[in-house]
Order: sequence, then C-alpha cells, then structure tokens
Amino acid sequence: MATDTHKTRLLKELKEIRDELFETARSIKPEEFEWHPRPGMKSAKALLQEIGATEKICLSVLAGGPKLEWEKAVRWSGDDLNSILKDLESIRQETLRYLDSLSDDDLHKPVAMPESWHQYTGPRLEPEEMLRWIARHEYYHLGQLIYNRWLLGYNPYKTEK
Ligand code: NI
Repeated sequence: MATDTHKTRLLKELKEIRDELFETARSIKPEEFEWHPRPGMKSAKALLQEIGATEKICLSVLAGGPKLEWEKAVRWSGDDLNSILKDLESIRQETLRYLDSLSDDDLHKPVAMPESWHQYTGPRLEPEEMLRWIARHEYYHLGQLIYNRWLLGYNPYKTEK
C-alpha cells in the first residue's frame, strides 16, 4: 500500500475535527443551546450554524457555484440541536462528494474566487488550501464551543460520561 495521498490526509483531518465537534455538541442540553457567556459572544447554536454556513458558502464557490449570502446560505431544518447537527452532516456529505470528485492533481488547480474575497484569498485559490481552511475554521469554533461548555461546568479534561 502506498503512503496516504494528499486527499486521504485532508479527509482524515476533516473527520477527526468533525468527530470531536459532534462528541462535544451531543451533550448540550436544550436550555444550554442558546446560552452565550457575554453579549456579542456566540451561543453553542450560533457556533454550529457558523460552521455549517461557512462550509456551505466555501464549497459553493469551490464547485463553481454562486457566492451564497451568509443569512440564506443554509435553509436550517429546525432550531434544535438534532436538526442542526443533521444539517451539518448533509453539508459535509456535499463536501465529501466534491472532494471525492477531485484527483490529487485537481486539489492543486486554482479556482477563481469572488471579488470580495480577494483581500483574503487572492484572485485564485487551490481547493486544497480552501479545504484546509474549512477544517481550521471548524477547529477554531470547536475550541470556542468547548470553552462555552466549560463555563457551564463541563470540564473537558474530566470525562464523566
Ligand atoms: Ni468563523
């Protein structure tokens, strides 16, 4: 067996972060879901929605579709934890289908970015770079979610399950 392809490594990273996100999110009680520590900080619900909407918007651009608007990017199927996790899953399935359609070479063929993103991405970006950024973005907000939970008393270093 050859060493892992670039694609396999990307898939692994996306999956490991997603598994930790779901493990962290599954224990959220309904009364905790919209709690936020301070005004202007995101609740668990808002963090999860941010992760899903960002992934969907980035994927649309990568796949040659339109640049979706933030508020309308995802039609959430419900306001509760389970609905939002289910929506995150179906967004991820689209990402994986897209990734599956690429060869390792395709991963490095730059894709045109929307004008308003040029300040962050430049005019063109390799899919590999964007997919790594999606994973990094999710990990950033996962850290915030873990902290949100910790403020409610759920110490991530103590596994009392
Ligand atoms: Ni964000």
